[in-house]
Amino acid sequence: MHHRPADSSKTPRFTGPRTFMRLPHVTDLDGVDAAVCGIPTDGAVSFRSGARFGPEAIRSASVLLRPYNPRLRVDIVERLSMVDFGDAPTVPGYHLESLERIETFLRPIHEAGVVPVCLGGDHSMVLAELRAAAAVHGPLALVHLDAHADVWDQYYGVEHFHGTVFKRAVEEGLVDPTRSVQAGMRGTLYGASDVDAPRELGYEAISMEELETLAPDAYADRVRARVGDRPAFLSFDVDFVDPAFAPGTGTPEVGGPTSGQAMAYLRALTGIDFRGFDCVELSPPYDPAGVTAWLAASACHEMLSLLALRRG
Ligand SMILES: [Mn+2]
Repeated sequence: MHHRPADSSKTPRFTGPRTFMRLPHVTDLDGVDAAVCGIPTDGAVSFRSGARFGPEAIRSASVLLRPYNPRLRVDIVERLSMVDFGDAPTVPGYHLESLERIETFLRPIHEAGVVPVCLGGDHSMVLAELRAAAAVHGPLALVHLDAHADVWDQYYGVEHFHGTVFKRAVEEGLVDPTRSVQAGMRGTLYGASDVDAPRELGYEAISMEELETLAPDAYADRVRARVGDRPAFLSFDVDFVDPAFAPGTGTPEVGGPTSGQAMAYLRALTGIDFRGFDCVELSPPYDPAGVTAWLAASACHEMLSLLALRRG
């Protein structure tokens, strides 16, 4: 069955249950191309919390999304059978237990050949996403847009935190850093050694200082050259975007791209074999005008557009 959203020219967008893009809430994966999943967790953040409410805010903002992406010239509703798969069963206060339950929730999606688009949730959850994806697809090429590299070793003497996930992912063999590219890193650091930490793990790292000299196509060419034909995973932290455009997040860093520039970097990533996507770190309590939620919903539409082009 080809699942599609409710038609907003027939019933108003503010009616009906709040699912992503007004998609049906379906858990039968037969014939499905993409499954949007909420991961409501924020137990592993180092500063401002609230990302547990991210999925519902992205869903509410996403009802304004329309099927056609005029920049990529693709109708995602026609090309993809999409569902809102619901939320992963997280456990507040028990982060390691949450990771296990999120992985168990996501793994059947990969096994069915369906591509999950996960709505965060703080970035710690990506470890569960990558565990589920790598169990089926093998080590993934990571395409990571973020103000932070998230490769610190530990926080408060604890190894599982939202700022440590991409070091853990290398240690667990979930990503192939030699095929992976991080971009957008900026802001103050604990020390000079933090600058080289991604490269020491094997990642290619494009700082914001360097990224702002690259046109989106030049950035995407570098990513494609690095990723090749590997199964890939795209992780988009809303704090990649400047806090003037994305204030609703836990650890903002000034000096990032505008929301329009960020969409252009995302949109340029055509032709990559993405097996999973996420949009993380949206914290609605710090997003009073809802602008960060619009950004997050729009980012998800660009991701689905990349998938639609690839599958088409
Ligand atoms: Mn970040």
